[in-house]
Amino acid sequence: MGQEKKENLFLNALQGQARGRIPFWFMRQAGRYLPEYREIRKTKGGFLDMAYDARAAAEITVQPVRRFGMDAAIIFSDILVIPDGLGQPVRFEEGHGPKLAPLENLSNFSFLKPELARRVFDHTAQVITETRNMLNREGLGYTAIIGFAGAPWTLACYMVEGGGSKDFHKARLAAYQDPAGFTRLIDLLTTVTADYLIAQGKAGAQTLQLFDSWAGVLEAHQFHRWVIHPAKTIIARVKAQCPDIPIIGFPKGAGSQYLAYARDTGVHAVSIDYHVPTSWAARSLQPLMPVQGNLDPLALLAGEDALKLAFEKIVADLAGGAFIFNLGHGIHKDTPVEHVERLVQMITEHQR
Ligand code: 1CP
Repeated sequence: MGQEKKENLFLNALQGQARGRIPFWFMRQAGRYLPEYREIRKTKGGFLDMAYDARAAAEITVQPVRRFGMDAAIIFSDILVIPDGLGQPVRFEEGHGPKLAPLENLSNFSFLKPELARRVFDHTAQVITETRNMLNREGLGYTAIIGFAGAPWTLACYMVEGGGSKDFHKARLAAYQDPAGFTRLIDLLTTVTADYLIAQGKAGAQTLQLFDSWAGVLEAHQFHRWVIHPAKTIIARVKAQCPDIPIIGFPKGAGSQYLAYARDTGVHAVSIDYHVPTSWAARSLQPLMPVQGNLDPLALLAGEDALKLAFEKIVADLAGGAFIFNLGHGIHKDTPVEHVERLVQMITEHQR
């Protein structure tokens, strides 16, 4: 294991390598299923108090790596720090998810100030530095650091809706009713998101992931306009500034549009959600780029045979090519730690 770890198999897979142990990390790997996370959460006021405390955020980022030896550590933060930084304050209420004062009027959002978001950039840069130092100090220096941002469409969903929603009806309607206003909002978010990812790359993030969690609620043409087009702009700008940093795109729920997303945005790799048939991904996406995914978080929560069966299907289809094992969405908070241990054992023992 030692030798494999020195080279970082996750970064190698992003370069197209398909040999050796399968690299892995899990979306929401830092979080409520971990007792050590719940301990910190008790001593801090709330989610943002943890995320905006660089020491605490670095500690939470490293926690799952200490336990499970993931090949990558994703910085503990949230996609909604960007609206918060821009001047639309976000509250995280336990059990209710994020809440914002909804953006009612797309012809007037001059209160959103890109220059204000710079303090979020600086803060995340500090968390990246702290995380790198902590990993190195603890002999985990081979672990890659993943920086991330929410894609403009998904950020706009929360900003217009004022929180989570089943199908983001208000945001989708606003995009049809006031396309000019919506375009201005998406353009603003595109610029800030690109700048934010670049800041994370310059601070030491070795991979960047763009989360478009609500890509799947859009009609096909709207998908091109609000998902593919902004992603393409962001990725071109990030590549120009950080040419050596791979970018993973996660257009959750994109279905057959994953192909257009992979082909047209310039991403280096795609993360597939658990709806995507792995046999299709192996045939259609993996010849274009490395694929990451896609265990159903509920199969992990269930454990036992359900987990084993789901694991085996995924690796049978995808482990022959450049592949990063991950979940198809974030870990469920009730997941037993032993199930995660079991999964890590299956991944690390798999021979390909
Ligand atoms: O402890 C708590 O109560 C807070 C729960 C929590 C956590 C642990 C939230 C609130 N955010 C996070 C961390 C987080 N969020 C990370 C950290 C790194 C890791 O993966 O370990 C990341 C990458 C995110 C990204 C994020 N936040 C996304 C994109 C990925 C996804 O899950 O689709 C989205 C949509 C959010 C919004 C958000 N933040 C928090 C919640 C509960 C939600 C979802 C709200 C909804 O249901 O719409």
